[in-house]
Order: sequence, then structure tokens, then C-alpha cells
Amino acid sequence: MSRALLIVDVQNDFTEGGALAVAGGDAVASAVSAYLDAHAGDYEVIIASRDWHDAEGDNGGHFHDDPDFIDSWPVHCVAGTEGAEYDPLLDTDAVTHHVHKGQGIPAYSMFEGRTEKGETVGAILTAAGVMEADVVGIATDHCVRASALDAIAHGVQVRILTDLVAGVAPGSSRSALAELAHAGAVLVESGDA
Ligand code: VGL
Repeated sequence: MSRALLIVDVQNDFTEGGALAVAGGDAVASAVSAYLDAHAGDYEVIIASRDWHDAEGDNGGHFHDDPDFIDSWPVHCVAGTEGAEYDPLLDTDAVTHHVHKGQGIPAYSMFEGRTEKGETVGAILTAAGVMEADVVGIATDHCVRASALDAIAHGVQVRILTDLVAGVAPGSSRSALAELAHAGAVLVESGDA
């Protein structure tokens, strides 16, 4: 059965030192690279997303001077800036598809993004006959959550590799993992995957 790895938003602005740093982001970047070193061959497709917001405007209310860190955020991941690049600790050699999302709008799920060629994640998974997807990256309580829920809605069996995700806040990250489990995702550590 064909399997995909979805790597969500492992970008400089979401790791230590970034505009919207998530504690443990660097560790996730390194751990995903180590996981890929051993397991890239297990996957038919490996899709990595980047938040890619417009420099102009507030991206549909996503950027705010006084953010609530739930629905509004400080400026982050502006297209073409260092903050929007993959964290250099993430080895992207094995990535088969790169997706950009959030141009002018909030877009938490990688299923809202497109490759340079215009492909959606859903279309890539369907074309590759993917039935199972493992989800890793940042942030557990926002973009990982939304991407995994959309993967379930797309009809694939989802696993969250729980040692390869990092969240903005502990409470909302715990809730997100519970919500994903209730929605049908399997929560498993990468060593047991
Ligand atoms: C994200 C907050 C704002 C994420 C993106 O990647 O989870 N979080 N924008």
C-alpha cells in the first residue's frame, strides 16, 4: 500500500529564533532529518509545506499588531524571506513535492497549498495511490492539526508521529492530538511506526 509523509511548516520563523518560535522546533527539524535518513524509502511521496504569506497587507487578518496567538499572529513566514525558508536542520533532499500556502490568506492546512506547478496535496496523493499518510512538523495545535484533519477527510489512514511534532501551547497541542485521535488518526512514536 502506498504511503506518504507530510512535513508541515518546518520553517525558520517557527523554530528557535524565529518570529513565531515554537519550543522544540529545532529538535523536530533534526529529528525529522534523522527519520528521513532511515525511512525516506518507505514513502511513495514526501510532501513538505511552507507558510508563504504576502509582505503587503494582513493576509486576511492573519497578521496582527496585537495578536491573540489563536486566530491572529505576529508577522511570520513572509514569502521570499529567511523566516519563510525551511529550517536548515531539515534535510529536504528526499522531499518529492514542495507546497506553498497562505498567500494573502490564513492557510493552516497544507491541503490549501499548491506546488509551483499548481498541484494540490489532495491531487498528489490521489495520483500516487496513497492510502496512508504520516504527519510530522509544526505546529501540532494549528497547521499539523489542520493538515491531518484534511488528510483524514481526503480518505487516507493518518498517523501522527508524536515525537516529530511541536506545538505552540501545551494545552491546545494535547487537545489537538485528542481531536485527531477521535477523528481516526493513530498516534505513534516514530520509533514504533
Ligand atoms: C502556524 C500559526 C500561524 C503553523 C501558522 O504552522 O502551525 N501557526 N501560522
